[in-house]
Amino acid sequence: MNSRLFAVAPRVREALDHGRPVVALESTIIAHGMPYPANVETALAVESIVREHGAEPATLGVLDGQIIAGMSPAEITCIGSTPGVVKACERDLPWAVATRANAAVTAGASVAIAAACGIRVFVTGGIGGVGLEAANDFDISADLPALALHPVLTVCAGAKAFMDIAATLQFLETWRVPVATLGAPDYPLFYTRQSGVPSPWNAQSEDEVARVFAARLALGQQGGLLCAVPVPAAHELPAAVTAEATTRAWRESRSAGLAGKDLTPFLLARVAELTGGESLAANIALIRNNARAGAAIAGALVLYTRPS
Ligand code: PSU
Ligand code: MN
Repeated sequence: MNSRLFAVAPRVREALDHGRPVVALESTIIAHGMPYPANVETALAVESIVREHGAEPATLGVLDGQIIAGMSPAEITCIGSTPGVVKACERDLPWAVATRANAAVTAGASVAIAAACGIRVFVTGGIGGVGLEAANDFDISADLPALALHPVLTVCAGAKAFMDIAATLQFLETWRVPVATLGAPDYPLFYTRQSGVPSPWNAQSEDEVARVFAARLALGQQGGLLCAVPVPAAHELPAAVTAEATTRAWRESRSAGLAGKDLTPFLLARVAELTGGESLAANIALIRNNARAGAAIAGALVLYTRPS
């Protein structure tokens, strides 16, 4: 690995070299998904939860054109408090590197970076998906093909609630990405536990998810696995609240003519306003819960992928 391009923090390098579990974390949720200071507080809390559950956290981002795997608290604070940080998806990484930019990385870019660093598990809040009008505007998040290409297991609470969930699952089926929901029959709806769309596969435990991904790797199949974990019941938004807020925010985004990578940050912020902050509380609760699940999966995965 080119150390001018990639800086893997020594604590992360050591964990990887000793076969200890590592969990990658993204930074677009910090820079563009939540307001300051809740974003930085949440990012640091998520790292602590990963540690408490036996894994080493590696928050990913780009600083001065160098791809960092394992940002320090000061670096996380910088990404989370500096206005104008770029949102980099996978195709933006060469640009961020060549122009020495500071950039937050999306879920898809994180999966690509994790794969390059040898990290097997990635945790986020919600992934991108197939947009509601994709049949006309082709808005399909670059997160989805990234899941199909890179050998990394992603833990999330569903695709964001303003996506077409059935179409997102169909896209992942076509791109032969295994999709599991942990402990529930429905694929979750990010802020809300049930989307009304059945999950392709249900897993009973983190251990089972790790075993299935280990089998995928052992079979020599290319690409990752998507594990959805429903938001904890105590923090979920009622389905009607999610539906009303996301529908209204979506209509406003149409009137404002928003498209491309600006759309998701707008919708997340607008839904938070429309729900009086309830969606932000749900977002924080679900990523904390995902961190716990991801660390457990990473712990099991190192056992199932240990060379014999
Ligand atoms: N989920 C959140 N907050 C976020 C995102 C997801 O709770 O900020 C980010 C992730 O980084 C994801 C990106 O990769 O939104 C998807 O953006 P788009 O829909 O433009 O592909
Ligand atoms: Mn999009």
